[in-house]
Amino acid sequence: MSESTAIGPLVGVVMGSKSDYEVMVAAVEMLREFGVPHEVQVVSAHRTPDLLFAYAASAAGRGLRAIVAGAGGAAHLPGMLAAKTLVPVLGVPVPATALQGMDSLLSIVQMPKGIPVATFAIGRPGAANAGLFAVQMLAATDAGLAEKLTAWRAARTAEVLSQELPL
Ligand code: RP5
Repeated sequence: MSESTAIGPLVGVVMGSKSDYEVMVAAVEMLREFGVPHEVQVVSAHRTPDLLFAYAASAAGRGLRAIVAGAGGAAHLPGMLAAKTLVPVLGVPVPATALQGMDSLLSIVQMPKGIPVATFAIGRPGAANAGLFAVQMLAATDAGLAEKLTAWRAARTAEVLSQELPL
């Protein structure tokens, strides 16, 4: 699935299962909010390894500048994608098992030296931050996006400053 594709997608959001979407939608929402062209797809490291390789192999050529990859359990998807492309991979641990995301966090963050995966917090906050981080990466060469980010942060600051406690 591709969105805002007047120019091709700049960010790929992939996940190991449809069941991960309730977490990964937080990344998608962030990309939507900033109007970043993106695509969303299920790619499973252990159930569709050939698709994973094809996705990674085509990522740079198709213009992707970042891949947000979320998976639960023994989460190989971000690391295996990173092993097959130079497009930066932002990994999101999804709480999907009895270990509540600690398994996927350690799988993703403990990449051996040489193949980096940027690793985010477990669950929706991590997915949102991964989306936001992808926006910030693109903003390095897109002044309009940088302006939107500055305004977005100012709005977060204003939200906190306007908070009142029920004393
Ligand atoms: C992982 O196994 C997926 O990323 C998902 O988090 C988990 C469960 O997948 P389903 O059984 O819901 O397809 O590969």
